[in-house]
Amino acid sequence: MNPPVIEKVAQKILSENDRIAAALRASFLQRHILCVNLISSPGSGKTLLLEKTLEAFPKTERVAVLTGDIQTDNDARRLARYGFPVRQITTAGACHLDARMIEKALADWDLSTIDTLFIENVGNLVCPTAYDLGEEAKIVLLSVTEGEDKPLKYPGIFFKSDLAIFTKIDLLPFVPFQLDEAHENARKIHPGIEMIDLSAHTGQGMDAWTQWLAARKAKRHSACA
Ligand SMILES: Nc1nc2c(ncn2[C@@H]2O[C@H](COP(=O)(O)OP(=O)(O)O)[C@@H](O)[C@H]2O)c(=O)[nH]1
Ligand SMILES: [Mg+2]
Repeated sequence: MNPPVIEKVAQKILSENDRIAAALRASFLQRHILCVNLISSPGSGKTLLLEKTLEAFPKTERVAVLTGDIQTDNDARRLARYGFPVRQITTAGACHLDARMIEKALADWDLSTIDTLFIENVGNLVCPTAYDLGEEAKIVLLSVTEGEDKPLKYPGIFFKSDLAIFTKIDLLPFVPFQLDEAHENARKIHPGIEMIDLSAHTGQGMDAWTQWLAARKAKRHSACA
């Protein structure tokens, strides 16, 4: 295919994605569901953060998780241990989730039983950026082992995310990562971005994360009232 044809096909795929994402967003809004889309490189700590989040929730919490991976259902098995509905989406090679995959994964779930839907995207800082999944917010995670320059190298995802979570801060004594510089770089790309420094291992920053979720849920309810 020549470049203009490839461009046209790509646009068609994205506009189809946007149509489905808009329908998902309307459905989440109607049911007061807070849906967040977690995006990071492989290994930055998305699944462990979700595990600790689910572990801390009371069992009455109406929360569910969709977790995407190229292969394996390892993450779904890790997350299913906490007693909440979890479904793995295996993309068979695709480097991102798309709205149709979300629509399909939710098709036989009763959405009226869910207040918060976490989506763990495929580990990648580039491809998931372009795909709207109908989420209320994208959240980017960057671990302290990845380098403080990454917001500048991957500006798209920092620009589109409402929240940046700097993970694995328990490792700060062992790595030459300048947290202030990472914050500054994220702000250069997205001045209004909210930021949380967190260790899922020690629990530092988990309160700020659960408060962020609670505030977004409250905002959602007042917007729908
Ligand atoms: N030291 C440390 N390791 C972490 C932390 N969060 C995740 N990890 C480890 O990093 C690895 C990848 O974590 P995982 O949650 O699977 O990352 P994902 O690929 O983004 O879902 C695992 O070995 C985790 O135990 C953290 O806060 N501190
Ligand atoms: Mg994972």
